[in-house]
Amino acid sequence: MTTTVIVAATTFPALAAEKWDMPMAYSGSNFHSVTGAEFANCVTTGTGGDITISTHPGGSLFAGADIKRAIQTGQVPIGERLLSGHQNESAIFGWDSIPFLVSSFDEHAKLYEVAKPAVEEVLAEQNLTLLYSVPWPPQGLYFRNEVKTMDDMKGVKFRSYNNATSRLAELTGMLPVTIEAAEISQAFATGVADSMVSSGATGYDRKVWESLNYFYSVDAWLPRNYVMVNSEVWAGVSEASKNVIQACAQMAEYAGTWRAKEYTGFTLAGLAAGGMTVEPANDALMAGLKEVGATMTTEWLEAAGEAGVGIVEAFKAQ
Ligand code: PCA
Repeated sequence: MTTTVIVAATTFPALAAEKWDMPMAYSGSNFHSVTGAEFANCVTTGTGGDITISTHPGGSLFAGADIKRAIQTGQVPIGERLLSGHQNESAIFGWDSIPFLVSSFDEHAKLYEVAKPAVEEVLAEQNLTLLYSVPWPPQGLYFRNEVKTMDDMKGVKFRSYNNATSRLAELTGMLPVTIEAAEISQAFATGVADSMVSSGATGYDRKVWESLNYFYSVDAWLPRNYVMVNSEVWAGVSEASKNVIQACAQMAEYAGTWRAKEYTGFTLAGLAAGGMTVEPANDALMAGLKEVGATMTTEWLEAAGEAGVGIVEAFKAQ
């Protein structure tokens, strides 16, 4: 075995070979991370080792909030990030967190189709090239205690992951604190937070039933993760390798989206098996949340301006 490796190394000197570290924010078992690992293998194999990608899930190389900057500045060539976490840089990144505009994967896919060019334009200005993007399952509300009315939310400590989630908390009288998914089990266990809005997938991955007791499906929105490469690095990649990477990216987007759909029911069942009450929000709660959602939508359209209005109008015109 050792002899084979030495012979191979002598025959094909690894002069052009590059090693790409790929930071990812979510746990290794999460479907985004599993998809990313497959993508990395696909590129490594497909380029014959010219480009070897190693994923680093769970925020182990960079915390979620730092991944985008790390790619932009070339600290790493590639990485994955929940772009709506950067709405403060560009409101356009928040297109996927507009409350109650879409509630299913199919509607969300249509919205993504019209939003994608505007997102890619902002990314290009930031030295970033999009390779693929995968949605999270629909977002629901988690609580430690039962919530029947909007008033029950007042004063509750709420874990947020982007501007939209923080705003949702403010408008419902909750107290938002931003915490990475990798840290939430501890935050709930220690009482730093008692609620959040997220997918069944994240609650399942982080075993939140150990602390929280209620999940209300409200299908508020479906945010996306994006795998992006530094544009200068990308410009230096050979045509042959670019073709391989793009093909692997397409497969990853397909496989990741498929997994997100499969994982939706599976993880909600997992939360229930863990002891949580998993049910739709009641009508009163839903009506209150929709009012909050309308306010957030107006605010987002104002912040995102013409490009944002264009996305929503193009979606509704479909
Ligand atoms: N999980 C991620 C983002 C959206 C989701 O479903 C999180 O809670 O951080």
